[in-house]
Amino acid sequence: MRGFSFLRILQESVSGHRGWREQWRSPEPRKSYDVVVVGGGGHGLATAYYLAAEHGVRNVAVLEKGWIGGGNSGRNTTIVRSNYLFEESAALYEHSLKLWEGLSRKLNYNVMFSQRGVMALGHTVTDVQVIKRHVHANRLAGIDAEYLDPRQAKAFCPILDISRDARYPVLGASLQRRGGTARHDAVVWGYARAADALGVDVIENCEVTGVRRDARGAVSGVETTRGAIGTGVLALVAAGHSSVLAGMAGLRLPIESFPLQALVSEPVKPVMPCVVMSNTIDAYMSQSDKGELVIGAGTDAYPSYGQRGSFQVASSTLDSLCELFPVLRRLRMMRSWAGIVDVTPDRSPIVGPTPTPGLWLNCGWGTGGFKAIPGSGHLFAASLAAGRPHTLVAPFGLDRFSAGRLIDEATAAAVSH
Ligand code: FAD
Ligand code: PYC
Repeated sequence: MRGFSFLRILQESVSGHRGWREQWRSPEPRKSYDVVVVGGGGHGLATAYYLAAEHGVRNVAVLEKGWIGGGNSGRNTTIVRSNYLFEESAALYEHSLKLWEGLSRKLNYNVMFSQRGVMALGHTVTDVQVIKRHVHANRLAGIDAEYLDPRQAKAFCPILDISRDARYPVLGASLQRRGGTARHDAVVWGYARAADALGVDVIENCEVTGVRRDARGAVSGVETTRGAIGTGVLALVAAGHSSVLAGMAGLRLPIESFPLQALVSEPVKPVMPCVVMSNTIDAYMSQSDKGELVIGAGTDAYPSYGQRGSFQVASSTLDSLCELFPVLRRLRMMRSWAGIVDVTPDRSPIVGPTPTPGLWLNCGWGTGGFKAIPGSGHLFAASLAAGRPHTLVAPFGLDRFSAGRLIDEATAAAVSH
């Protein structure tokens, strides 16, 4: 029996109200843009900013289903570096690193970029071989890279335990001195403010729920929770949700989405002068300006859209970090969270057009796209404005998966990247 209830009255009045709004709303978009960017993370906002700032394309909207920076761009451990193995990746990330070096000035917003050095540890003979291969490849590509023996590694990071009987003995390390960290929120806010000042519409609480196509099959707009919006070009920059969005346009992407988690300790006085990463133990650590130790764990073993990681992944990361840095043992952890990372088969991004006219992709940055934000936005904007991929992103097209031109960067980060 349906009894009298305030809740039912409320539900009916809300649905009645919605019905009235839907009749009133025109099915045709009331607003049209030259470019609609889906995703108000760092990559989407940087794309919009450079479109407006460098290409005069200002009739641009960035649609964000939640709040800007609420995705991975505001959830990561902020490691910035460019020491990737293959020439294509090294060139892309180095382009980004150079932009980081002038970003606060460019945006007139302090993104707190701190080039405190990124050190990657080797614990086995194989690790050391991989590290040395990276160092040599980077130096040949003109990227700063050094190989350190254990004592040099400890001199750079004094809290590191390099005793020979340690559970994870440090046999050697790579160091990129120009690498470091930045403040993730500030990067998002800086790009958003600068884009907004140039006339870009940054629209929060606006979830894209469908992609409109015209009779030719070309993209003509999107359905959103705030009504239909027209566009000439649709750029999907939605990280872990890119395959969901591409699916709305009938495109299946070679992407799997996994939770990747991070945690911070209670704040302490400065103990950690640099960033340390270890591929073998799937962990990385730095210290924020507030004094918290910022710790990243590995990806969960199974795909998911949950923005929280499994307890056992974080727990094993902490166990391992306590072996490397015994001073951590008495520290308490304060917060943990996760983001949804978009992982491709070769752990490299997808940037470029798709077979659907008007539909472009910028995704697949996986566990390593924070450092790429300025470079990705800069090059993607140039590509969109020219209607063809910029030479630095051309190798990262979707077609590489059918052509077999993979750029395998599986050893590029501590988290199986
Ligand atoms: P996001 O910031 O995720 O933005 C995409 C946005 O799209 C989201 O805000 C989302 O809400 C929105 N969206 C999704 N679906 C829709 C829809 N239907 N309609 C409208 N909007 C939608 N990288 C590094 O380089 N260094 C690191 O140290 C590092 N550490 C990491 C640690 C963790 C724990 C995580 C999770 C990631 C880490 N990364 C790191 C990776 C990096 O964070 C990401 O690659 C990068 O932030 C991706 O940026 P983005 O702008 O593409 O995505
Ligand atoms: O890309 O350097 C990186 C990274 C570290 C942790 C997650 N990503």
